[in-house]
Formats: sequence, C-alpha cells, structure tokens
Amino acid sequence: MSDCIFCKIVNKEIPSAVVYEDNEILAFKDIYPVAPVHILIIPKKHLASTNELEEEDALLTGKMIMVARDIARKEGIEESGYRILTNCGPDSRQEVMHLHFHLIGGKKLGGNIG
Ligand code: IU
Repeated sequence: MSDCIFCKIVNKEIPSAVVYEDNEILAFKDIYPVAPVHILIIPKKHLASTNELEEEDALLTGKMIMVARDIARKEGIEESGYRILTNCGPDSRQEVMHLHFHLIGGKKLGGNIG
C-alpha cells in the first residue's frame, strides 16, 4: 500500500534497523522502544490488522511467532521471558495500520497490559 509507512519500510524507501528478513517477513527495531528489546515482526504483504487475516494466512502468522521466538533466543531473553503482542483497532491504540507483532523484553515488564 503506497501510503503505509511499514510497506515503505518493507520496500526500503524508509530505513529501519532490520534484525530478520525472509521473503514473507521483516523484523526491525521499534523506533520508540519501551524495553531494552523491542522489535516489530511484520508480514511483507499489507494486512491492516488481525481483522484482515484469512485462513491462508495461518502459516504466515505462525511463522511470525516463530521468528519472534528465534529473535528472543538471539537477544538472550529466552529464559528471562518476553511478550509477543499485537494491537488491533482503536480501543487497543493501534497506531500503524499494518499488522505487526511487538516482541518486548529485556526487563521485568509491568503487570498490567489492560
Ligand atoms: P501500535 O501497535 O500500532 O500502537 O505500534 C506501532 C509501533 O510502531 C510503535 O511502537 C512505534 O514506536 C512503532 N513505529 C516504528 O517503529 N517506526 C515507525 O516509523 C513508526 C512507528 I510511524
């Protein structure tokens, strides 16, 4: 999508600190990290949020979680723990309308996610 900032990051029109890339998935450091490890895992194809997922995307989203897990391992937070979360829609405060999973860790996280 031409006006989507994450599509521009996928297309390298906007630079990002890439930590993982394959033909379907890109992972890069969040520009406003809330924890020592804060990485966004996104599908290269444009999907606005989980609301747009189709049956055929089940493997893709499964791979995104595996990528997050592998990055957590590389970042050394596998044992200390981490969160993988995605926001969907206004009540969740989703800001970027391109599906993304946040991988957050590297510190003791707050107990309230609601
Ligand atoms: P949200 O789930 O849509 O609220 O999260 C969007 C995230 O994208 C947020 O943590 C931003 O800091 C992050 N981000 C980014 O890493 N690079 C950008 O160019 C933009 C937002 I715009």
